[in-house]
Amino acid sequence: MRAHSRRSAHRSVARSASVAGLGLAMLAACTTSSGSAPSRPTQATTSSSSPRPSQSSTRSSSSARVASFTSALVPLPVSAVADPASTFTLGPDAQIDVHDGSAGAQQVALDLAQTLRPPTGFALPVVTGAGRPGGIALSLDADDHSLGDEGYTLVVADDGVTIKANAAAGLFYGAQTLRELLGPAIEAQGAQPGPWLVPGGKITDYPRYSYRGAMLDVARHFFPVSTVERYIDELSMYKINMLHLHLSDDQGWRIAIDGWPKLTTVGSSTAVGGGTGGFYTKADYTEIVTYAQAHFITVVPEIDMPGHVGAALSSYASLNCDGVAPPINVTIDVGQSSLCVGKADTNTFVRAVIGELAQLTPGPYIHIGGDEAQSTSASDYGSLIAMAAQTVENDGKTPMGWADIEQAQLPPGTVAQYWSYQNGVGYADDAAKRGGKLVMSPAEHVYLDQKYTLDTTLGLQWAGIHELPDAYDWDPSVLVSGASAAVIGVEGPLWSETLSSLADIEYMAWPRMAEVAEVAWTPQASRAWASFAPRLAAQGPAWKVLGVNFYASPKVAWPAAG
Ligand code: TNX
Repeated sequence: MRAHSRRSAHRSVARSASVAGLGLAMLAACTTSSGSAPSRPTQATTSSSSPRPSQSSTRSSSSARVASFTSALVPLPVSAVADPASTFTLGPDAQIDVHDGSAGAQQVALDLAQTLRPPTGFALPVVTGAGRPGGIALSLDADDHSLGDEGYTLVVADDGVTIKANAAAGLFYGAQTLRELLGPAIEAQGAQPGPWLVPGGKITDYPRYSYRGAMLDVARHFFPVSTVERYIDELSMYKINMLHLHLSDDQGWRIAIDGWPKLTTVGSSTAVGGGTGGFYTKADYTEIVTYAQAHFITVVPEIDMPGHVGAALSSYASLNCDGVAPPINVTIDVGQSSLCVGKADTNTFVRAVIGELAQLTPGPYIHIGGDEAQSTSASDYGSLIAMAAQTVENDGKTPMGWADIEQAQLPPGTVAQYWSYQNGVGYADDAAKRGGKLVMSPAEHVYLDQKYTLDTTLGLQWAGIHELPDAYDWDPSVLVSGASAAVIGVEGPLWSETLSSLADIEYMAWPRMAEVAEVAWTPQASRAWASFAPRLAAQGPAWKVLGVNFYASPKVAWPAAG
């Protein structure tokens, strides 16, 4: 057990590392399937194969790349049956066939084509048709209810690859699996020699949980749209489908709200340590939401209240009980700010902010924070959170908050985010009893802002030192006994007190976010560190090609460079 004492930590110097662009293309908006699918049974039938023998001299030079069927797959699929007698070779005449020509399938096909074209140098036209030999066929006629909206089947035979799903999200996840099967060179921006071999076999796959999230704190330090989009690229490769944006805190307010211009002119002006501020215009936010949708990721916006509101209090004197706007507190101390509960201006403010966010956000959730409100009395806390949650409900969204919100009266479907601090288990228990849902973010496992080792320059350590496999070795369904049916998923929060660049984000997120992704996707019975570690190691070369600034943990036998 680790001590859960929240302490201040010194701000570290921002790392600087150059990063290359990712291969995913930005796409037009499309509908995501998120949130509501029931979790799946946890029967695992995954089997791995031995490396298949090479068939020709061309292939023998790269037979190492045709390793066992699942050796590079994160998250591990529900079922994978290798066919060592088959290998598909993606050749220059290959095309990507979209069986029914639907817009969603078409979009996934175009995205896949844009990933595969630069490294292969092949034209890879996207055509409507039944699947020509030698190509990749995508179809939405899986006709298999057990796959749900996010599952897929992927069959690799000598003469082609076929991905089938019930919905476009499933095709997208099948395409991510295909990328991993093709190997790290497929992530390159420039032409590579090939050959492009895919080991034969059949995968049947669907997620354990419908909520597979990452949180990014854009309040302590602000990150531009391009950084968020890059993180979306990386997350979507691992079948993450929710991005929670922590949009406000003591040190900064990060989203423009009509009628409250000082939130950005004043509240966005700085960051932790007095660093550079920033905020998203409504167009910026919509761009992020649209980009996320194109990667089958739903944005969950958070406005934290009644605590963690210093930037708003500094922007508007009327939100303070004494009518005086304090200067922005750029330290990382927690618990010193509170909205003035009961004041008419406070209610107007909360309703305006939630209303505008609900308008801008196509996803089902609006997150109202609710953590660490040490400067708010218990009764004020209860009434403010109840009012905010009801406002979210009235605006047609599902309220979500840190599990502390269970101290208030909540609409029945409200989602509580467990972070295991203080009375976390009690709150999670309360959430389950009222018929609510739970997203599990236990700080001692998945707080990605915590240091890897005592020597890690970035990060805090109040929830412990999180080397690998801390984020992997846990089961979301057993942390709160009796609440397992309420758990809809898992989220890896990345707080940014000490992080101020994309390189910082990547360093703390990877490889731990890949651990979180497998916790959220793969049946518990199929998960074991001994199986995961070599598959995680296989991500290293892909991250190097992509320029991802990951932490090369000594717990993993990363392949030698070259
Ligand atoms: C706790 S977890 C917080 C955040 C901090 C984080 C740092 C939670 C709901 N609140 O305000 O940024 O710890 O690890």
